[in-house]
Amino acid sequence: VRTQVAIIGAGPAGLSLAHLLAREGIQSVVLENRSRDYVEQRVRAGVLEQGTVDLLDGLGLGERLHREGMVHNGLSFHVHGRRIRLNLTELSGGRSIYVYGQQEVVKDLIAARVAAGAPILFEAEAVALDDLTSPTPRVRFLQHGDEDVLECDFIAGCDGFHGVSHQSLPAGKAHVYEREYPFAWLGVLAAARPNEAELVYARNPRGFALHSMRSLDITRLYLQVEPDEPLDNWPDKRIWDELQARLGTTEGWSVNRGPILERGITAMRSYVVEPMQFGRLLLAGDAAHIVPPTGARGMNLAMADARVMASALAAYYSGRRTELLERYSDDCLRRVWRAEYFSWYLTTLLHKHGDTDGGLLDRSQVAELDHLATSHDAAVAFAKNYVGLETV
Ligand code: FAS
Ligand code: PHB
Repeated sequence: VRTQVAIIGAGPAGLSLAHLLAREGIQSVVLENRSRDYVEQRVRAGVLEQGTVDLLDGLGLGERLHREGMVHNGLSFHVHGRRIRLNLTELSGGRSIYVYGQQEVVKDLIAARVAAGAPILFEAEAVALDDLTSPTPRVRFLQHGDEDVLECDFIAGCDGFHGVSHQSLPAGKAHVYEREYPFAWLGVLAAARPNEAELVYARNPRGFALHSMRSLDITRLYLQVEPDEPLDNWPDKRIWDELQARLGTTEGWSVNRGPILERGITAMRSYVVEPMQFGRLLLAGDAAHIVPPTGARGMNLAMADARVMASALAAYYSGRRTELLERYSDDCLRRVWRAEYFSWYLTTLLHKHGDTDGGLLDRSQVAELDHLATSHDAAVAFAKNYVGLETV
């Protein structure tokens, strides 16, 4: 099998890249080791930046997002009985965020690619990347027990943190920056009406909690838990009682309860591999960088990388110009490192970190949240980061 660009991974990065390349007349084949049903049911991110929405609109794939997604102009913090609301749209000069599940984005991208008759090979696991420094690199993959080879001009490694791509960077050619956080998130999807129309982040001595949503009937809620917490330690009643204890500290706010449809524990880590490319292999999304989900950056970063990669490949195929390819990693990393910092900042600000420092971090967190509530400049800077950096 031969194509121009072999894309490994049918997540937000790989799928948006496939559509962006097709718009430029560039052929690609997407290899995805899971089934279509699996990737379309996998519950993950929920917040889209304006730039991500613009990308989907530019591809003509934003119709359901605008019909079913929710536009948010603000968010709130609940801090020890105090509510701090930030008007993100006012503070950021008119930009909003959209709440629309990552699995819905994935469904829309897959449906459009299938409708166009473009190839996505599901249950096809890339097992090795060969000849990365030659003009004809190859991907060896397994599908239904048979090994096959996909020959191409470029490989787009969009296969996430556990994929084969970033592991294919030759030792000594890449530097990894990594931080594991001493906590994780227990996330639930519940058939319950959201308590209010916006996101609520709770900073509480018992630990972090977050109220988000997927529709007017489905809430998405998170609790900070121990990093190796067994899910069995959290029966429904304990989950709801703890969400109430952490979120419900303000103005009689009581979390709406309902059947839990999905639950899972997500590890928290920051991770960047530099450079995000080697020879004809270009990495995008979680294959190259991970942010703790507190800042809701992950999926947006993945699609921003795809946009940069598609422009670089279009310049190559339309005129054999290689300067955008050569600086692909640098162009992505400027945005990545800003998002890494913001996600670390918000994670550090809102989570309980134990008391090894005699409460110094605890008091600093409250002081910073008070600063966000009282300083217009600080709130503007926060809002511009949260809604997504327009240009980096
Ligand atoms: P993805 O991981 O989405 O996609 C990679 C794809 O490659 C997957 O479909 C995988 O099956 C496939 N693959 C892997 N190895 C392969 C191989 N060898 N061959 C072929 N295919 C292979 N971000 C937020 O902003 N907010 C959140 O709340 C949030 N929650 C998250 C919860 C969880 C459990 C996880 C894991 C991540 C969460 N994220 C969140 C981050 C998440 O949204 C990622 O940033 C986003 O999925 C990145 O998209 P991709 O880079 O496309 O990678
Ligand atoms: C979500 O809705 O899944 C979500 C929202 C905001 C975050 C993280 C996750 O910071």
